[in-house]
Amino acid sequence: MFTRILIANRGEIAVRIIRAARELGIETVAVHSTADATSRHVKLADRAICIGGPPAAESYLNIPHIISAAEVANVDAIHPGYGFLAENAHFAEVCRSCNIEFIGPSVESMALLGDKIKCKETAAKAKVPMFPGSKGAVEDEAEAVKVARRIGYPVIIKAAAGGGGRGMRIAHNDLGLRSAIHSARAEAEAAFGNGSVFIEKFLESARHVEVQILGDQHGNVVHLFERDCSMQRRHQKLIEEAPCPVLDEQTRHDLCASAVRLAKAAGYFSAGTVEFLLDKKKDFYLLEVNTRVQVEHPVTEAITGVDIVKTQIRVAAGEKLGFTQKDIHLAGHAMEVRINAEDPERRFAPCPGTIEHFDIPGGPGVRLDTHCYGGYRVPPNYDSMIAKLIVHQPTRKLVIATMRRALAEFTIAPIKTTIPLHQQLMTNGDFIKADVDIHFVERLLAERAEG
Ligand code: MV4
Repeated sequence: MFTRILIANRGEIAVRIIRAARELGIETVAVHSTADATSRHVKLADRAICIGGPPAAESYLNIPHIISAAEVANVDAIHPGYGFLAENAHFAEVCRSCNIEFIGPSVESMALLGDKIKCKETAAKAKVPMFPGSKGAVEDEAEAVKVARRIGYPVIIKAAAGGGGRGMRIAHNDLGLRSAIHSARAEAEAAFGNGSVFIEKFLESARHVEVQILGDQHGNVVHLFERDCSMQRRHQKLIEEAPCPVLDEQTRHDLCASAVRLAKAAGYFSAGTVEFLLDKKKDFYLLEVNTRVQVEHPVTEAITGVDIVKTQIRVAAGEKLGFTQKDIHLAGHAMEVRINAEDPERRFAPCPGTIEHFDIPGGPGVRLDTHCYGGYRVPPNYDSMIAKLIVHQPTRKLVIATMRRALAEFTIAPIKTTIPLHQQLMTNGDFIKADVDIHFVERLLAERAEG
């Protein structure tokens, strides 16, 4: 096992990783920007090293600075958390060349699954259900039009190197498709240095359901069931829950088995997530694979009792999973709400500043993951998520009751947060019935704005 690890991240996930390492008896080294000197991950770690200025490019994204800190502190491994360098195969390769273990999958499976065209080629071999679409990249307008006429409009154009909704276009006819191909390619080339694009049939309404997988370096892969992340706005998730409230046992089995087949075909180890869209007919289609620990991992920890971050660390050190699929049981229901320093009344404008009052909820079934405290100043330089409130109860109905109670206990002042929005959602009839799709929140906000 590792003696000492470096956490190449900030915020609540840095705190989460430090807690896992400490319980495993591993020393922790935090890195931070000058804007984060007072953050909780800096205080909780055994050692903290300032790696640069407030812009992420100078600190949390700066590979030479992070590797220097790792060398100075003599760590065995680096945990990248989520965001920043977590899905950067080049960073994982630099770690490997410096003899520092990257706490994540292999460089090869990151590169394979990070390219959505290569990911789909692997998924096809593993018989994972996919949208009808182009076989690989589309080279020109003529080929795009041919594919679209075959599968039928509407179609969606996606960048091979994209993800999380970046570089996507929807086309409803030949004319729109011809221009969408060019703008999608230009955007992808500028954003990712890879202009490859592909086409899929566009599904108008669906739920976002994703399967948590865990693998070790000995070929063992298990799933930890699924999460429903349909409650999102502009590709930012607001609420996640596990299990998906509308899945029947057969569909759940097929979905989770598909995710495990893809992970095995990709030689995957560590924690990963296979994303799908699920339609009303209970058909599901692969979207993409996230090769990192996700923000919403606690809901899966709640319903399975598996510590995903500790498992990532143990697996990176070469240990076997130590459990099989038969040992994983789904218990109860869990939900997470993301609390952001944003004003939902002002189109979610970021609201950085000092938190004077931070009165936190607790009690049965409540978990709070945060790096904040009374007197903490939220810097303006990073993602605005300041806390995750997670509730676990025997049923979804009880989860919602506990979530309402916990949200009412939570005071964050004077900065604006998304707590009032979550309080409204927890009383929304359609949400309570789980009658939502990926456009539900945006539709609701648009209706509210109209009047
Ligand atoms: C789609 C789709 C409909 N049809 N693909 C958006 C993010 C990226 N992961 C894939 N995305 C989508 N792909 C086909 N063939 C709709 C979306 C989509 C979406 C997916 C998940 C969660 C929220 C979303 C919001 C808008 C569009």
